[in-house]
Amino acid sequence: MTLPNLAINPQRLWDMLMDTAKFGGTPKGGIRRLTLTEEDRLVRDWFKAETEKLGCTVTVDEIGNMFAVRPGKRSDLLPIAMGSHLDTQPTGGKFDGVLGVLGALEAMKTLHEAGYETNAPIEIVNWTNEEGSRFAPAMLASGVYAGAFTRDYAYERADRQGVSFIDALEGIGYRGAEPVGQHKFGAMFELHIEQGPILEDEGKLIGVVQGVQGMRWYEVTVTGQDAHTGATPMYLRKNALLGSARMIDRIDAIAQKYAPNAVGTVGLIENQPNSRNVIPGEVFFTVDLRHPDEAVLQQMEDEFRAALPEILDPLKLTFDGKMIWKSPAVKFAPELIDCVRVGTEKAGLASRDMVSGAGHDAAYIARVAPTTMIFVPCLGGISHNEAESTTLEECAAGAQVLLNAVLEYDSRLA
Ligand code: HGY
Ligand code: MN
Ligand code: MN
Repeated sequence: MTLPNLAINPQRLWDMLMDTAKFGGTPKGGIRRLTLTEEDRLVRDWFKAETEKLGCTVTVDEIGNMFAVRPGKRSDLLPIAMGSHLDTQPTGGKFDGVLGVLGALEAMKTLHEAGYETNAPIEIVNWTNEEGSRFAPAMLASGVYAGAFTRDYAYERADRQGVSFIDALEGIGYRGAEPVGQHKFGAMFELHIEQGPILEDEGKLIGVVQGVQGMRWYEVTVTGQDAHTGATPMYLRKNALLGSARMIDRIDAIAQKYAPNAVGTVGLIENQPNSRNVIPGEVFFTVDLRHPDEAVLQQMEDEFRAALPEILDPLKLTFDGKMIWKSPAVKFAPELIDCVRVGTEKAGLASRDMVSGAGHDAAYIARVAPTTMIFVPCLGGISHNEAESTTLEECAAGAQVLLNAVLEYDSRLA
């Protein structure tokens, strides 16, 4: 069956990316669109209206995941999904997650204006709280959908101001009626920027993603004693910030030891009472460890856990450390990867195989449906930064390969 040469509209995609960036747009040109905030509600409302214009039926599940389904010839076939996320980091860019949802919307607009009817229904999914920045862990709603977390575990997650997920979800009116996981689809393709420098470095426009590395998040509270910085001799201090600083350095050393594939980061730290003339008595910090090989990741965790008493006991500090998230390394579906290869060749683009360093909803969805990803470069590999940037050509290349891959998969279902 010869597939049609349906070409996406690069300018229309670029204009959507630029226009929707106003929902949470920052003076530096990034986006602050934390999940379940007013800005998130605005972009969700826009997405629902845009997909309904294409004849889609939009449903929302109990955790805010949005599903916009365009009918196909055969309602007996499960939809082919194209999904990603519209929430961003506090100092996020215009493309992380957003390109995946709007690239899918551009693909669907192309089908609609061509009057092309696919065999299977085609749908676009907006997954709630992929970033995990406001409500940890990351990929929370796709994780609930895939059975990695219960709905109520997610509902009870609180942000650092104590606001619960369920209160924020109801606050923006996106607690849908559909039980999480009830909405079924047959496969998912996720388009995303690479968020690293490899494609740009090699001059390739497409990453044929094979899977996602293993990721683990921990929370550590170090307790010492608030005391006067002037009147307390050095040998009598219980300085929680000093202990935390040494832990931060050790976590970096552990990742360096297992580099180049290992990464380790402390990204969030809260120092109490954070007063210039008080010895800090309590520090909270987060740890993010990642590696493609679970056995090495376990070794890194073991060394991190052993470091806590080794470093903190001599400083007369106590600590509470716990793992709050574990996303094992994931391999994507060979047949969908092959559709991406076919779609890339059809678009006449250079590509390379790669594993994702960043987490994505696709990592969880791969547990319940054949799933894969398509990467495009981003400038300097910079992401999770307001300076995150790509070009119209790179975005268009990704959306074209996404459309080609979905049509290739659809043709195989016939
Ligand atoms: O943490 C991650 O890798 C993703 O950006 N949420
Ligand atoms: Mn993302
Ligand atoms: Mn992200």
